[in-house]
Order: sequence, then structure tokens, then C-alpha cells
Amino acid sequence: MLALVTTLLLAQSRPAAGSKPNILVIVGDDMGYGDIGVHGCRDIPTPAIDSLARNGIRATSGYVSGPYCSPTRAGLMTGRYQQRYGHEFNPGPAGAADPKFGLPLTETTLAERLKRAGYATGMVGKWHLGYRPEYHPVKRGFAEYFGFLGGAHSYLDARTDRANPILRGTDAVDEPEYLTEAFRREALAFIERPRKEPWFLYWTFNAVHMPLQATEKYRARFAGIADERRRTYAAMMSAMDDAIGAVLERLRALGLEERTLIFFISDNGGPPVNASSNGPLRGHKAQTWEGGIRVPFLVQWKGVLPAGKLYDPPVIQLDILPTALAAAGVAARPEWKLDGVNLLPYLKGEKKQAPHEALYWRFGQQMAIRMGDWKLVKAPDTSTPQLFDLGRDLGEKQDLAEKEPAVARRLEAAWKKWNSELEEPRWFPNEGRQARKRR
Ligand SMILES: [Ca+2]
Repeated sequence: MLALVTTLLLAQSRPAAGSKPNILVIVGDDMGYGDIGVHGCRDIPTPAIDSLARNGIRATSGYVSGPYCSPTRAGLMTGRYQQRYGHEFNPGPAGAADPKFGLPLTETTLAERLKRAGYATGMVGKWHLGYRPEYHPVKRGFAEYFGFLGGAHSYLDARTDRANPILRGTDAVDEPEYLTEAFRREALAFIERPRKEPWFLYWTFNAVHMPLQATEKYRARFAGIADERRRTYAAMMSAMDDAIGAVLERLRALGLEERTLIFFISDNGGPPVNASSNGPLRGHKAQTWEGGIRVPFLVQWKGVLPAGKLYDPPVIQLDILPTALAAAGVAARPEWKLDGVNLLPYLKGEKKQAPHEALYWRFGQQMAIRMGDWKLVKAPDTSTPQLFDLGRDLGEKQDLAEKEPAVARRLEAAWKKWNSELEEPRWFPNEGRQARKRR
């Protein structure tokens, strides 16, 4: 009965036809490119994530603008290459971070822009864009927040992480549930809340980032996986997929499916340490090989975008902001200097050309640029930039730099021009250095 009453109340609070859609941005953490069903994963069923591809668009060349957590979240929140404002690296753990660390206050977030457009804004999950009060999500456009500010968190015992507590708003709270299930509970509560205005939910799991921790409920599903680390990773993926499935089901039950634009990405590629698999891609997290920067990239908006469509031209998480704003009826202004583009006309098939002439990466001494099928890349294990034809060589095995010097020069010149527009990093990757030593 209570459920019926709740549903009726919600039905009354639904926005009228033609009004702005809700926007749901879901981010997984350190997921392997090969670890979802639609990318060929065999040992971990991901029916909910796969359903986003079946009911929407799977961008086969979906990228993030860095191979690491905090930088790509900065790019997502601003629609701008994070290296333009010095946000090139992770900050190190909460207790030891550079005091300057935080998404620069000169930048405007997606949440701020949508709030101004009349949206109810909420965030559930990992922030990783600043620890100090002025950088807190509630100061960056989110009216509601539940999650933690750091780069990683215990899933099983919130109290073990005193420097990085679970917060509701700005208050530390005790969280007894498995953290992925807590994030599920909070996301459901957010979308179910009766309200007149459209909503924006930024839902960022720390799954499947280290530490490898899962409850028996999920581990029991993978008794057939002999490798203990892979088994726990699978359990963590499964818990996240269940949570996404619960939210998708609730949106359907509330009649909001056609009124909600949904994105799903991972913030970077999988690292070896969590037993993830990047499938056919070379390299991993912290590298500008495809395995560090090419991620699952799914977009669903039932009734507006095609269902079950593959979209092959390169897109990037910087596109989420302008796409969401366009859906909300907000025209991006030139003075915002966005790097991302509104993908809606491309995904609908109205615009046939590629959304980007080129995509660029800089991560310390590493670089990459993708233009069409060509990619020029300098990763940690190369001394000079190498050239690959990703259309024929997705695994970046055959360096064509000597065979195609003119192409290599053209890409290098374009990258240098972009690089000349960037700031020096405002802090350095202590955490990254330690993580690389551990591997
Ligand atoms: Ca990450």
C-alpha cells in the first residue's frame, strides 16, 4: 500500500511532456575494458550495464581524457581538458595530498550549470576533486551529497577510513552496509524523491577500485572462478551491476525511462592489481596505451536516441557536459571554452562527420593523439612516439612511425599545438608513483 501511495505521489510529481529530461551519469572506477558482457566478457555477467547498450548506444571508441581517477573526473565535470587548468595528476591519499589539490575554483561544474538551469542536483559516491571545504561537492553545484572525498575507500568497514569518512552532506556518518549497496540505496532514494523539477544525479561507484572486498552474497555467484582476486573482482562488478539494474528498473517503474538521459563510463582502464581485463587493448591504468584511456562508453535515452546502435567515431567523457546541457536546453557559450561537443545530433545520425578532429592526452612524460584511425602515442615503455593504425591494429602492436613519417609528423605537430595551450601541473602524482612501485 505504502509503495502504491509513493508511486502515485511520484506520478503526480513527474514533469510534463516536452520538459527537460533527468540526467544520470554513472561512473565505474578502474574497470577493465573487457569486463562487460557487450565487450565479450565471459566470466562476469553484467546484464544491467549491457542493457544500456541494448537500449541505447555503445560508443566503440569511447575515451577518457586521462588514464587516472581524479583527472578524468575533472574533465567530466568541466567538459574541458583538465590539463588546461593544471589538473593533470592524482593528489595522493587524503592525509598526504598536496594542499593545493582540488578542482580549481575558476572552473564551472556540470552540476553548477544544471542547477542554474533549474535542476535538482545530487551526487552519490566517490568525489576525488578536492578535500578542503571549498572543493566539497555541496560547494560545486550539488545540492545533496552522499559519499567520500578520497580516491578509494574500504567497502566493508567505513570506520577503518578515518581520514576519509563517509559523508552525508558535510557530516561524517557511520555506514554499516557494503559500500556498493549503500550507494545503491542512496541513488534509489534520490530518484524516488517527489519533486517538480528535473534532476541530475552523478553516481560514482568506487567499485571496482582497490581494495578487493566483497560480501559472500556476491562472492557465492563466482564459486567457479579459481583465482581469488578475479573472483572478488567479479563479485564487486556484480554488486555494481545489480545496483545499476535496480535503478534502471525503478526508472522504468516510475515511467521515467524516456525522460532520463543516462551515461555510463569507467573513469580509466583497469590496472593489473585488481585482476581486471582490458580485453584486446594494450596496457592499463596510468598509461596512454588504449588500455588506460579507452573505456566502456554507453548512452541511453529511450525514445530519443536509437537503441542497440554502435557508434564508432571517437568520443570522450568531455562530451558528457555539453551533451547533458543540450538535452537540458542550455546552449553552450564560446567563452566557456569547452573541449567536449554535444553528441546528440551525432548519436541520432543527424550529423555524419566525426564529432572531433582529434583527441589529445598528456600525462607527465606520456602523450597520445588520435586522429581518425591514427594514434601517435608515447607510453612509459617507449622512448619515442609510436604510430598505430587503430582501425587495423586495435592492440597497438605494429609501430608504423618509420613507414608513415608524414602521418607521424602531422599528428605530432597537432599534439604540440594543443600542448602549448596547457598549464603546468598544479600538483604531482605521489600516489601514482607509489602505485607503480607496488606493481
Ligand atoms: Ca579510477
